[in-house]
Amino acid sequence: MTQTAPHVNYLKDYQPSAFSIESVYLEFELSPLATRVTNSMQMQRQAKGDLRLDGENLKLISVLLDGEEVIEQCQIDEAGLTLAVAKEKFTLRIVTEIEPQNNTALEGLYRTSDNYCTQCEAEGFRKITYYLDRPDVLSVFTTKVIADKSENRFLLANGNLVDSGDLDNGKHFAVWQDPHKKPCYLFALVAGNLEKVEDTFTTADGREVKLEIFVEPRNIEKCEHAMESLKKSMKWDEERFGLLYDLDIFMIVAVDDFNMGAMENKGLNVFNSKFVLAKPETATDIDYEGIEAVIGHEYFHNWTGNRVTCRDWFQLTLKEGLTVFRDQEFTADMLSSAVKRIEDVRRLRSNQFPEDAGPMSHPIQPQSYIEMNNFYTMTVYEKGAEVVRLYHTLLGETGFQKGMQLYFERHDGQAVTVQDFRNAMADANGVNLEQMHNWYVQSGTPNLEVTRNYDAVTQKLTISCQQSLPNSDDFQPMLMPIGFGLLDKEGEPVTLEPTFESAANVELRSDTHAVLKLTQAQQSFVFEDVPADAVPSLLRGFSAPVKLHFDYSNQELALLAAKDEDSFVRWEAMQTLLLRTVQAKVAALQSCIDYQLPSEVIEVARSLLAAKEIDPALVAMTLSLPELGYIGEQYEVVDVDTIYQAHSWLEAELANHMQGQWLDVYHRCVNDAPYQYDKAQIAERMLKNLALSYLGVLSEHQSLVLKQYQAQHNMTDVLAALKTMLKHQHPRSVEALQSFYERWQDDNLVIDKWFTLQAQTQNDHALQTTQALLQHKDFSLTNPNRVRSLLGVFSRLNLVGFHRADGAGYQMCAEQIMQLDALNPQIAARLLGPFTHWKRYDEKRQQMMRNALQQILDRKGVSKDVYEIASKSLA
Ligand code: B3K
Ligand code: ZN
Repeated sequence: MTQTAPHVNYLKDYQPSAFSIESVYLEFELSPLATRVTNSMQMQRQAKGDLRLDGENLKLISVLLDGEEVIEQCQIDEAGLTLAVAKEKFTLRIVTEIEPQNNTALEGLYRTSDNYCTQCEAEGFRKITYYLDRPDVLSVFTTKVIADKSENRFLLANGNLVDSGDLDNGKHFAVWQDPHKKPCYLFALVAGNLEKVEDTFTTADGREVKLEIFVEPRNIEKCEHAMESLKKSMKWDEERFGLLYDLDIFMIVAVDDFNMGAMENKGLNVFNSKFVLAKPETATDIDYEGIEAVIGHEYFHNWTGNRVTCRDWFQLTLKEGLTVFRDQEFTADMLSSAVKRIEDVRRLRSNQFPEDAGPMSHPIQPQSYIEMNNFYTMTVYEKGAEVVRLYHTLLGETGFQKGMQLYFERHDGQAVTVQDFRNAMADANGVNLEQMHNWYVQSGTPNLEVTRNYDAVTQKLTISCQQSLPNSDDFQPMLMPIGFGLLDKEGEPVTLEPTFESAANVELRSDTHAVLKLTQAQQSFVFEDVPADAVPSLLRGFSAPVKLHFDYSNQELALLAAKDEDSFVRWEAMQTLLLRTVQAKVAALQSCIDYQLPSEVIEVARSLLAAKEIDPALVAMTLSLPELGYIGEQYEVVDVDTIYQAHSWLEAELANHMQGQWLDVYHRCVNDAPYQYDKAQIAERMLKNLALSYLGVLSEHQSLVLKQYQAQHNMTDVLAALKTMLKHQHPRSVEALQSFYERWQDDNLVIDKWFTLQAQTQNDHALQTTQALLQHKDFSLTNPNRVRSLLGVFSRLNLVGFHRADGAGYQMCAEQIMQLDALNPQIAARLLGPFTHWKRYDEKRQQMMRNALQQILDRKGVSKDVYEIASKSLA
């Protein structure tokens, strides 16, 4: 907690550590209010200077330097301990005491449902003991855990179990040894009365690995999907990347109180239970997919993150961007690469683009931070993954894998930088990738303006590209691969023939598909033998994370939506048509004029819905309306109420005009087979539930919606029905919500959904509903999932409620954030997100949002997490 401006860390100040830790032996005597931690480090001097160890909120008991008490010589302050040591090589043994029971920040060692659990990344280890808490200090860890046996059946830490046994006074112990050197952010300890499910995996080189998932006993029936996902991840990483697991055991623990999704601690991953527990009655398709993806992600970190780690936290995207790219590819290979790509683009645009355009905008390699936890962002993760994808697009799968291989050959067991990664990619392929640097150091979403010029006499088409960054005085052009094709006016693909001059920058991937390599701020690509009225298909596969501007006519968009060979472009064309329609309606509403739905929108929507050869999941995504947040992004000043009105209007128009077709599709997709998490069933449910959401607009289909709810077939269908009922004030919605609560009141994850459903429903009493839920006996500020379900959802998704004209939505959230900041700064800082975009609203709202931020910033004892975001937003 801080009153004065807190310390800022800069990348330019990086210095290697003056000491190394060759090995560390940790002993924990667990107790809720006084856990004793004994930490013996074999240390060695690397450079001149005093020994400075990080440590926060620790009660120091003793410090032995080679057996001699030196506590009196230590200088202690609120961030650590300094000791002048003359020796080159020595053992430092430090004893401290901590209070896991009172740790509501959920960082360091804390309690969750009567169990012990740790979270150390980014800088939580310093809340456990004094240490060199930085990712470039790698050490071999041995951990002894001692605890009451009746309350802690399992005692877990990283690595392999090497000893265990009973002690006096009802206690027992376990000793774990991790042979791999690691930074302390990958340390983990878990203890408690859990239950486990077990399985095994045989690696490609024939070793048998024990797999164990630990959960609270009541959840033991919900682990099957997680275990399957783990085995699939292990196999996929062997097959696609040639990477094998490296310990005898891999453990996953699911806990209810967790600040984020999961954590890749070596051999002992700790997970938010949301990303482990599932059965068809309680989890949706999205939950199932999330579990598979997050289990994959954490497992993949074993190589990209753990075996090769980051030199400093400014390199975070080295492990996160790369591991997100890997988990995206995993999901694509397990389900559908086209669907996955669109899902990821949607997420990027709705969440990362606004971040890039707001006051917290930072490059994927930030240059400074106050609180590192604030930089686990969509930019570092998702834009970082897009940048890794650029290497993949440029080098192809084979070239990319060669680069990965060289990366591991060079850096296994090291803490490295994004430059090291780029060098490996370049050297393995004998190419120069230095220009990629510009993606790492510039913030903001690039604009890509494309124009065409057709010469009917020579039949040459010139595609001119111009790239730029908003608000950048010193813009450095980036290396951008642009997926490209041409359609003739019937929608047939055109054979691509670049001119001799252009050929060097046009890489043909097939006769009709190319990658244009844009390296300059302005550059043209010329094609020959192009028929008149050919339509360019641009940025295929969303080949670069940019905003594309091109003056398509509605007819051209309709053609691309129906005919392009690239599913991303088809989706994008339809979304652009829908977006234009909403925008036109917004303009009409604002100037009180009439506006009719353009006929091509209906025509193309009808033909897409009728196209039986297209994957139903793609049809569903193509005909889903653009998200409100994304629509808002298109405006300098967001007129929340009008956008919502226009959005609802378009939904109703599509419902009305296509009623018969929606009904047909609905009935075609209804399937009584038992729930399965497979591509075909997921796609069918997606399309069916989209149809239901349109039909739900029309009062004559109320019984259909109710019937789906009452059938209680699986959570995907139940939730889709309930959401539609709430949105359109179905006469039975209150009763349904009540029955849902009664059935699931003992299942935290389902009750989170119950909170979310209500928090996201946009209507005149949205605020009152949310306020009432804050008083509900099941609401608690100490459980991050619950906070996200209610306050996170309300402020991010309930635009009408949060942005109420009287400011009451802002005020309620500000009050909750201030209370939360005293308990859990990380989560409080996350909740500030929607406030940071104040510049996008009208003056009155701007003032109210700024006032709320100021009030939060002025709170006595404001955390540095919240300080950083609130102050940067107001600056
Ligand atoms: N590495 C962790 C995130 C840690 C967040 C610290 N505030 C999970 C992940 O990205 O896999
Ligand atoms: Zn990660």
